[in-house]
Amino acid sequence: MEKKIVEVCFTPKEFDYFRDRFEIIVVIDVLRATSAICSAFNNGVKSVIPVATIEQAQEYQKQGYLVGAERNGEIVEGFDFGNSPYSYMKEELKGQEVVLSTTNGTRAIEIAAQSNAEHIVIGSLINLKSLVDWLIEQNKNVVCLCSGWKDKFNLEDTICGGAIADELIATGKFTSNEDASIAAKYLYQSSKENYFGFLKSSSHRRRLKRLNLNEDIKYCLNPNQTDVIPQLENGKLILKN
Ligand code: 3SL
Repeated sequence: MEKKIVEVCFTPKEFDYFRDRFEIIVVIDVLRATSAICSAFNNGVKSVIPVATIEQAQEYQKQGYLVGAERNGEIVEGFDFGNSPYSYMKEELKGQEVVLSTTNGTRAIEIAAQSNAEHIVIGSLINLKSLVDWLIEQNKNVVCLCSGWKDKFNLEDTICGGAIADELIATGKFTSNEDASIAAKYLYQSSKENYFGFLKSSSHRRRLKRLNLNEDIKYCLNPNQTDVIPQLENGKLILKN
């Protein structure tokens, strides 16, 4: 049987090379957007509406939605919360619909939504195992879209994409063709015993540390805390089953 393909796209800027060749897109923003989204669903949030711009977020706010907005790691003034996974663990969010706009993650989701993929799903280290199991079950071509930082490469998203590629290829049912995916796998293999230490001098870890967000980093780098697999449907992230 012909093997399915799994690739890792390092940045949204390179996504045109991958667009429309894959049935499944996994959007990854380990620090912190996709981890925060998984944390929200793990806490029982009903849906998350990802929006790329602050103007869109403000529109929803005017309509009375709960809205989180982050830029450059900080909460945007005037919004209910930012991008910390801990903000989405609050009791009052259970069963709610939440709108979220972040520097890179929600923009990557928007870029993915412009493709004709069958499924757009949210990936992070915190839902890694359940996501990998689901991808194996689907048996379709997969591209991991790393959100990066303002169109630049970052280590943490690449490592997560590499983990997904490594696990899928290990089944014998998937292969990858791109050097980017091979590099991502090697980064994962070199870091998997200690993500926190490996990422010590990474740019975003330093950025978040300067903002006193070390607890967020530890949470986001602690794998397999939830089995949620948020999927984009009609502009909203939901849990399908
Ligand atoms: O870029 C994003 O989407 C965010 O995850 C960045 S931050 O971790 O909130 O700084």
